[in-house]
Amino acid sequence: MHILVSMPSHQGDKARDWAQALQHRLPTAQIAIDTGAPVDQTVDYLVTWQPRAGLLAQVPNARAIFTASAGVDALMNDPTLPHCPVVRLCDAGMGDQMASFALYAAFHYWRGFDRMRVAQNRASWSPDTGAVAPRPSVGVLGLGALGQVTARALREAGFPVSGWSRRKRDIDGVSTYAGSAEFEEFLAQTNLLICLLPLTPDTHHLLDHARFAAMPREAVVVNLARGDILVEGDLLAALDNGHLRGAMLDVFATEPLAEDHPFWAHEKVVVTPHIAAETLVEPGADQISDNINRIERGDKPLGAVDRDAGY
Ligand code: NDP
Ligand code: OXD
Repeated sequence: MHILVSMPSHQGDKARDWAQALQHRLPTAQIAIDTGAPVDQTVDYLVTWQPRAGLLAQVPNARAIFTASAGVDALMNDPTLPHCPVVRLCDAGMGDQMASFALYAAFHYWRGFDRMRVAQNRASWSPDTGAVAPRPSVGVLGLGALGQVTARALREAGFPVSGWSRRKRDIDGVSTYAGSAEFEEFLAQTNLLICLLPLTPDTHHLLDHARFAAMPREAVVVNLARGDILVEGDLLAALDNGHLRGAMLDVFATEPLAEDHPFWAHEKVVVTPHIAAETLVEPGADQISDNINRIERGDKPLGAVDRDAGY
């Protein structure tokens, strides 16, 4: 069995780490690291994150393609993607990281740290702690592997939580909404929006000026999923016209974020560099090797992407 591991060069030794972790779990597999040279042997399984241009066309006989990520948007638009299962990571240690980021955001705005930061920048003693304000109502967009863990963590921290997904989900203590018919109602009661949707043709630019306007005045947008789910210019306009109170953004239409992008210096925006949930090699390699063993014995892999839905 031949496995090819291909990671972007900016990830340093990540390809080697994945190859070692997989070799440990699949001792008889022949595992190669992509060097960028033409692939000259049959690849049974490709393990990748943001594959380099042209790579997918070189693995036409792959029995499965594994992404070292939860999101698969970097692969889905490639017309040379082989017709085999595309399998993503399900949580694999990312849920806890995502939930902690969302909790930080919820406490940040509930306790008014955004306003205190602005006051500090002006050397202004402004003891408006927000301590007596009720916790904001948090709406989680996307109730999948990461959205569900995040919604539960927020609920356990005492925040009123709702969630929106394509199909109706049932989560204890969380008000759930589904589909486009219930989207406006979901937005109208959300003070703090946490986006954990996949980027698909249906979610591309989903959050635009009309959706921001549908949220209550002084609402906050936290995007932890993919930059292109929102329209950056519309978000800036909604922040500047005072409708939105703030935004915490971990992902952007173009990454790395350009040095002159207005988000960097915007008083109402917190920027983090796509670190909300890092892919962890050990639990990731557990999932991928388990799935390879499943395929080898004729079972379906767990976490395969629905190609029609795009996630
Ligand atoms: P899942 O596939 O497990 O869950 C996706 C959720 O989104 C599901 O609840 C799904 O609905 C819902 N959804 C998808 N399309 C629509 C739609 N058109 N309308 C309404 N709901 C929709 O994904 P994960 O939870 O594993 O990951 C979510 C995303 O987080 C990833 O795709 C990735 O982009 C991002 N991510 C970002 C990271 C970071 O560091 N910033 C790290 C890891 C992931 P249903 O339940 O009905 O299927
Ligand atoms: C992912 C990511 O999708 O890291 O896993 O963004």
